[in-house]
Amino acid sequence: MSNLKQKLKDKIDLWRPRTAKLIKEHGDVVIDQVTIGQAIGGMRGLKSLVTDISYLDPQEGIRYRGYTLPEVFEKLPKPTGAEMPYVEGALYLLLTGDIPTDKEVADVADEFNKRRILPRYVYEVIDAFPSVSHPMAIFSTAILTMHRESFFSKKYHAGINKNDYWDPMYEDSLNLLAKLPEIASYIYAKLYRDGNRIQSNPNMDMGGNYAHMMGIPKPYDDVSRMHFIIHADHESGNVSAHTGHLVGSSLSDVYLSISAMINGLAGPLHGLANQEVLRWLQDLVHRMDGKVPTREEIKQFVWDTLNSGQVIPGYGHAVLRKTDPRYSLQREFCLNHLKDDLLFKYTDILYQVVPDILKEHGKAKNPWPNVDAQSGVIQWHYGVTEYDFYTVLFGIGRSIGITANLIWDRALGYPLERPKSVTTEMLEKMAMKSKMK
Ligand code: HAX
Repeated sequence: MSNLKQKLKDKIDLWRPRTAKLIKEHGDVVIDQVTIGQAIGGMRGLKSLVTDISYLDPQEGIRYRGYTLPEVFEKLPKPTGAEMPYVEGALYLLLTGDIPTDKEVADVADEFNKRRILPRYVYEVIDAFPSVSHPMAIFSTAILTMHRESFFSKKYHAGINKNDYWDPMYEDSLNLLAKLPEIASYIYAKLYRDGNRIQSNPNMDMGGNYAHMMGIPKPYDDVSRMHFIIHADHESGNVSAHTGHLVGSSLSDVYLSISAMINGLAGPLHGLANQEVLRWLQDLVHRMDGKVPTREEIKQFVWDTLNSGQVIPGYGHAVLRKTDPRYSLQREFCLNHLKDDLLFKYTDILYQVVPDILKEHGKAKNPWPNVDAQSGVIQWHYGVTEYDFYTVLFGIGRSIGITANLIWDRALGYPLERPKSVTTEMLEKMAMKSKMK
């Protein structure tokens, strides 16, 4: 058994009694109440999911296993000469709660390299898509196609003890994660490089290998490591994480669950916002004839967007109430590496003007930028200008957190998710009753 799997097994054995005790002895303790506003309004803020892998504080932002993102970036081991840590280390941390040693992270990188070869039919499925297809549709399908490889499904049909469910989920998860950079770079080559692809290099880490397959020199390897790590997890209620958990709760395997979560990520209010930010910025560049705009010109553009009934992409959040630390980390990278980039200049002026405009507009509860306001600008700078592709990269990162959650869901025996719905008439009666009290 690999070092990571053994450590995970030990952690699972220790954790199980905590969950079992909570259900058995304290199962009826009330943790939240549901209002009509929440039932109709997308369950905002309703405490009804459990994960120990990450926690999102509205003021502070995301913590992975108790560590803030700056701490994660400081503590995780880095490949020799790299500015950013191993993506494999982030998986180790999310799965076990421990910061891995250099040796432990090298073991995971080795595991990934052993599992990275894609079945031939996946290339054929990708090739069969019309070239006008959106990369997220191809990405989701490529993952779904590999459902036939699932160990979990095979073991389940052969008859496996519930206590052991997590083990084949772990195997499926590592098998899938190791293949995602290859799938993504192949989709990119097919859609935008006339099918010219670069073979993967088994001696490289995940981020380095992805940059190599994209044919983009340093520091794009660090861009990729940073991108995959910051997008890995954002607790359980966001659309992609929740979809992954929900689909997995019916004992669907990792391929079915991750394909489904990719579809949720592909919506413009969620992951696709990174593509929308670039589309919107390009409009502005066009309007400005490529010049750096004044604050007044940018303000006008932002108001025009709002007055036409559209949202400002990359701003606002359902939980956060401050600038997203994932935005700040990327901004710091830009200040170090692309200070003179035109789009970065636009983004920075937007950061100065949009929050005040959104406050004056008076609708958004959070006027601050989220992760998507900055990520596409970095991709564009390094030559990935086909912005339809950006959410695929978000999907690679997010798969790390969701597979970690799916493995723990199985380990702790989380059941089928099945909340109860009510009718509008029932809500009206409840509202009347409450008014008469
Ligand atoms: N621009 C304009 N209006 C906005 C806005 C924005 N950036 N953010 C929120 N609002 C509006 C909402 O549309 C809503 O309007 P209505 O009352 O007319 O429906 C109102 O403000 C209240 O919304 P909220 O409670 O502040 O925000 P929600 O929890 O409903 O939605 C969203 C959160 C992220 C979907 C929202 O802020 C948004 O649409 N932002 C732009 C798209 C975006 O950047 N999405 C990515 C978010 C991060 C993420 O998940 N990445 O994957």
